[in-house]
Amino acid sequence: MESTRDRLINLLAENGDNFISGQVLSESLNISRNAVWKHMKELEKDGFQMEAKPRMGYRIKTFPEKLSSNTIKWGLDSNWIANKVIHMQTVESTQTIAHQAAQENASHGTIVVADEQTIGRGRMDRSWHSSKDKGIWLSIILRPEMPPNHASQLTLLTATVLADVLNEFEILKPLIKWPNDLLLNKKKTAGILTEMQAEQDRIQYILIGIGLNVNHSINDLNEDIRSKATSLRIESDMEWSIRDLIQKLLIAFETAYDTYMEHGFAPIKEKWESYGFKIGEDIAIQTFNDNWKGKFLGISEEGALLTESKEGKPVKLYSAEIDWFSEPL
Ligand code: BTX
Repeated sequence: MESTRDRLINLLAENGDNFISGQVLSESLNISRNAVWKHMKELEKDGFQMEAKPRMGYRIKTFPEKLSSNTIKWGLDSNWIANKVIHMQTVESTQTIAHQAAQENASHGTIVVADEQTIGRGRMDRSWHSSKDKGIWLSIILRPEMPPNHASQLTLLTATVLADVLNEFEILKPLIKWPNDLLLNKKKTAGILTEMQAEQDRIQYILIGIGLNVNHSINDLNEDIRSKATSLRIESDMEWSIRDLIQKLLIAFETAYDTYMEHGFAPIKEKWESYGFKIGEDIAIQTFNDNWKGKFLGISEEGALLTESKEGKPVKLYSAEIDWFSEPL
C-alpha cells in the first residue's frame, strides 16, 4: 500500500512545474487541507523545497540531494524495482536489514539503502568500507523463480549493470574482474555480494548487495585499500549525484533482470565478456587447494570461469579467485 506521503509526492511530481491547489490535493488524498500542509512541512524536513502560493497551491521547487526513500523514488520510472524503499542513515550492513525485511515478507524489488555502513560486508567474511555519504550502499531483494544454482548468474548480471551505468559516462572506462569486481583504471570501485535463502530446489529470496565508491577523495579511502581501490570522483575529478546514480542503477538493473528472465543468460554472457578484464590473456588462478597459470578464455553459458588447466586443457571453474602478474590487485 502506498503511503499518503508517497501519493502526495506522486501527485506533485505528475504536475511538474505547475501548481496544484490544496483543495485538489486534499480531495485526491482524502485528507484535510491542514493535513496536506503538515505533509508539506515534513517534505521540507526531507530537504524538498516547496513553493506555496495563495490561490494557486503547491509545487516542488527543488528536490533534495539528501537520500531518503522519497528522493530515491522521486521521478523513478520503474515497474517493480524500488516500489518499496527502505532508507536508513547508519546501519551495520544493508544486507542484514534486507534479510530481516525479506523474512518479514518484503516484496520482490524492495531495496535497502544506507548513507553509511559500520560493518559493511564483502564476500567470504571480508569487510567492505562504506563511509558516510560517499558511496552507494544498497541491497536489492529478489524473489526469482529459478533454480538456486543459477543465483551466481545474477551476480554476473549485476556486474554488467554497473559497468553499463558507468560506461554511459565518456570519462569512465569500466572493466569487470571475474567474477564481479568493477574496475576503473585497474582499481576496484565497486563490489557485489549475493546472498540467498533457499530450500533444495526453490529460492525464497536473493539479496544483491552493491557497494559503489562514488565521492571519495583518496584520503576518504581506508589506508589498507588505498593502493588498489578508487572512486568515481578520483577517476573523473568531479562530484557525482548519488541519488541520480542510484536511479540509473535501479532502472538498468530492472531492464537487465527482465531481459535475463525472458532470454536467459546468453545476452548477459556476451555483455559480461565485452567488459571482461584480461580475457585472452594469462592469469593466475587460485582454487581452494591449488594455484597455477592459464589463459582466461571467457565465461561459460552458465557463467563459470573458462580457463586452462595446468596441462593447458580448457577447464570450467565455478569457484576460483583470479589475479594477474604485473599489477596484482
Ligand atoms: P569482496 O570480497 O570482493 O571485496 C572485499 C575486499 O575489497 C576487501 O577485503 C578489501 O580488500 C577491498 N575493499 C573493502 N572495501 C572496499 C571499498 N570500499 N572499495 C574498494 N575495495 C574495498 C565485494 O566483496 C562485495 C562488496 C559488497 C558491498 C555491499 S554494500 C551494500 C551491501 N551491504 C553489505 O554489507 N555489503 C554489500
